[in-house]
Amino acid sequence: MNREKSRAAYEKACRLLPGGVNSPVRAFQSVGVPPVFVQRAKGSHVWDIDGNEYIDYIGSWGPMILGHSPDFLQEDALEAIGRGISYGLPTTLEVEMAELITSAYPAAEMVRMVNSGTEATMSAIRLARGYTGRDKFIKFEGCYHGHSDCLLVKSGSGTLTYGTPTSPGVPADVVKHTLVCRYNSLDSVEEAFAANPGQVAAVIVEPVAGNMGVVPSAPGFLQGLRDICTREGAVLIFDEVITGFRLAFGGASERYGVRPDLVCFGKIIGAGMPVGAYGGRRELMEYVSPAGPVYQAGTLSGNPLAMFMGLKQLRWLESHRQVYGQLEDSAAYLEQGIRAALGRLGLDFCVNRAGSLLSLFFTHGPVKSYDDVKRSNLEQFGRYFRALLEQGILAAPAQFEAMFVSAAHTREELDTTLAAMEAALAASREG
Ligand code: KE4
Repeated sequence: MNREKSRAAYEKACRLLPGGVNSPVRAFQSVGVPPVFVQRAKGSHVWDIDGNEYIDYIGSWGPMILGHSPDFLQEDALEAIGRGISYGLPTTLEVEMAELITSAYPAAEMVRMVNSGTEATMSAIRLARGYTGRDKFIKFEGCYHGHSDCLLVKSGSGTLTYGTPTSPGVPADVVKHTLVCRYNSLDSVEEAFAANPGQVAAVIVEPVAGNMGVVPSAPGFLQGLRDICTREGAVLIFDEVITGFRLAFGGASERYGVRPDLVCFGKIIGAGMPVGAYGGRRELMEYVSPAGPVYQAGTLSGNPLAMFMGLKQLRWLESHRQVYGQLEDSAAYLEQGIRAALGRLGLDFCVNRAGSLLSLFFTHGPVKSYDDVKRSNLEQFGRYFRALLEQGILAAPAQFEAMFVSAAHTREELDTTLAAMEAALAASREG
């Protein structure tokens, strides 16, 4: 494929933007090829500025559960812009969004809109600390909750890809209250609580880890966290920025039947606009300013245009619940096809899936933790990614990310993808 225009654009971008991008994972640095610059996207397809067409499994890292720019999302959008883009004053759109989220997610009796997943998790941690009067909190190795200081400890996503799970620039004093446990290990959580009696404000967890590649929570893990937090008087926070409205309309909480005390959202609720949210039990949320003393604010929080677009997507999902069965079928079909290809090629690699999230790990299974994920052969992954890209398939440009299947991916496109994946896996074996 000729990607000369993307290459030239990237060269210029690198003189003006750190790493040529506004978010590290977009730089494709770990897969040894310059990134593609997008011209447009529609449905399950993306076109780059050189005119190359791709079947897209990045989907803006989660928001595009229905594919890019479905027609219904475009309706009345100009009219919405014509009513003004931001007021800095309340609108009924924010109340409608809060009503929809709280009706979809019983654990969220109240909700606060913010502008990103990072803001949502950062605020949830602050709220838990303010409410309990405790400073420490537990996160898990390989889980990524955005880039706020106290959470950039042994995190996943780009920090894992670029080898900075604990980022420079974060003072030791800031992260001394961040306790890190092993994902899927209740023993490690019990140990952390025993070593810090009465000091742990919260446990924050991705109910399905999507930022070390996809690592589903083991049976009983989430319920175990629920029981421990209840016993210890700690706040259980589900980071559903990826899984919210994706694993089910009610997210992982609905799928696994476990209710957190606080929940964080992003991605899908904004339909691609910059939106995040956190919510939870009323007695907790009424601690948030101006109802309570825990301060949190945002100029563009609940932005009317973002609410307009996010509400459209959520209302479509609400009235088309059968889409979740379709997503499950498509992703299961892809998973089975990949397993069959691995068998034909004699490759002992691991496929993890949860709903429409899946990852192919370049290591043997099972892959159930950060330590397992780190066995992956990143060189071979890079060869595989590049071979896929040449065949017009855009997978996540890093081993430690997820593939996002959308409702727009047709069975024919899945078959095209599977053929390309098999060829790319074969090509990846040659060093
Ligand atoms: P944002 O601040 O990027 O909106 O959300 C942070 C965040 C919080 N929690 C979870 C579970 C997340 O996955 C994320 C962000 N996800 C990454 C992809 N793994 C965003 C992609 C990027 O960093 O560019």
